[in-house]
Amino acid sequence: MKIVDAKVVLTGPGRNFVTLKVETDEGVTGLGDATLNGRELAVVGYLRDHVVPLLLGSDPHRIEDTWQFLYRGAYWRRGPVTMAAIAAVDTALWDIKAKVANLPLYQLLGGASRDRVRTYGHASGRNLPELFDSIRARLAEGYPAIRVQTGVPGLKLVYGVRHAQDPGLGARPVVEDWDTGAYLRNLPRVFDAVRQEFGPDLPLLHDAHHRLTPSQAARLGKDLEPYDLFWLEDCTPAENQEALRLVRAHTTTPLAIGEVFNTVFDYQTLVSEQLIDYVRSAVTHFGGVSPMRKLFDFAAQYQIKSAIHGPEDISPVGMAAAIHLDLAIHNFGIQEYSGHTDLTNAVFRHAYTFTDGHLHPGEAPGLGVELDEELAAAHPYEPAYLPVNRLQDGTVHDW
Ligand code: CS2
Ligand code: MG
Repeated sequence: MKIVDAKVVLTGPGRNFVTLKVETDEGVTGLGDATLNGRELAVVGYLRDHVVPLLLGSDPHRIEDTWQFLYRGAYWRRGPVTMAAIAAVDTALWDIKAKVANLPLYQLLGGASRDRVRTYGHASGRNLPELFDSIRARLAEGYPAIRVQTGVPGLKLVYGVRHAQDPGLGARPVVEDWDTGAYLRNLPRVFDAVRQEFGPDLPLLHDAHHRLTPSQAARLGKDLEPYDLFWLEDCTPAENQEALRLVRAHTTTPLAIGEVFNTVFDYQTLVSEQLIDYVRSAVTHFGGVSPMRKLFDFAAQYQIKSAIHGPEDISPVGMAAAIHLDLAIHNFGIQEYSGHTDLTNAVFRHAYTFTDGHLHPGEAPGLGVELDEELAAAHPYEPAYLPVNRLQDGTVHDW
């Protein structure tokens, strides 16, 4: 079997997605997600100009060899653009192998370790009444666990959510404002109110989105202990892995990190010193299914569980790959799931299902996703950026 073509499909059905479609001489095709929110065109160019020409004529069954060839062969290692491009190839080749075997991908990963995949959904509000409504809406949709984000008194926008003005902004990011002190004072009050309203049993999560110093994160983790969080996510910009020693030493609130990480090296200290409880990378940004599997096996030695990144900017192709992994690995923790619009689901028709707050990859051979290229072409890419964040004196802060 030989790869005869590979197309990079850029589409914007409400938001932008980059998809690689690998074609073989036997007519079997595979899909991979390479979406890098706000930097999509860089991955398109990397794939089109530097990866696709190298794939032509090669054997799609040699997944590990192709991965090593693209990773080591580039000489310039790691980074989100490179690893998103390699992820798309790796995922597409797994899709092809599983289709040839006539099995859903999870069967090639060892088969199901569970019957269904538990998820969490996002709730947010500018104030408590809005937040409670949002939590109730997620509960009505069946979500068994909820991520709680909230406005901070004195700040204009709730962070980590899409802003209404996004589409009109074109090539400029929304500017958010930030005050760490106000946030740290407000958040324990919010969780206290949420626990009083929704009781002790509902699993609650929170994402600090890389905004705190280690000592601020340690204090927040401690202040939130009475509210029994499922996890506190991205409490510091964790490029400095050693910083987590301080946080860990001061709080038993479980910690989740890794959605912006690209390789296992970003986790070396965090995992081997058991400084976190959940690894959060996305198949799409971590080099694909193959390295994710290795990451989970590494993490399992330290009782650390999976929590694959699953916001809307992971396409249904990336989501499908995540759900197959979730079903197969033993140390599954939880899957983030925001769902996609009907239009996105029409561009990427998928076999995976969401029922009673749980996902299942379905039994279609491969990933179980079909790309409607005509519909994709009818919704072109439009430049869009993630917000940037400034302190009230104008200093740029982590978003
Ligand atoms: C967030 C993401 O899902 C999450 O936990 O941190 O929504 C993140 O902001 C986006 O993926 C950025 O593109
Ligand atoms: Mg996050």
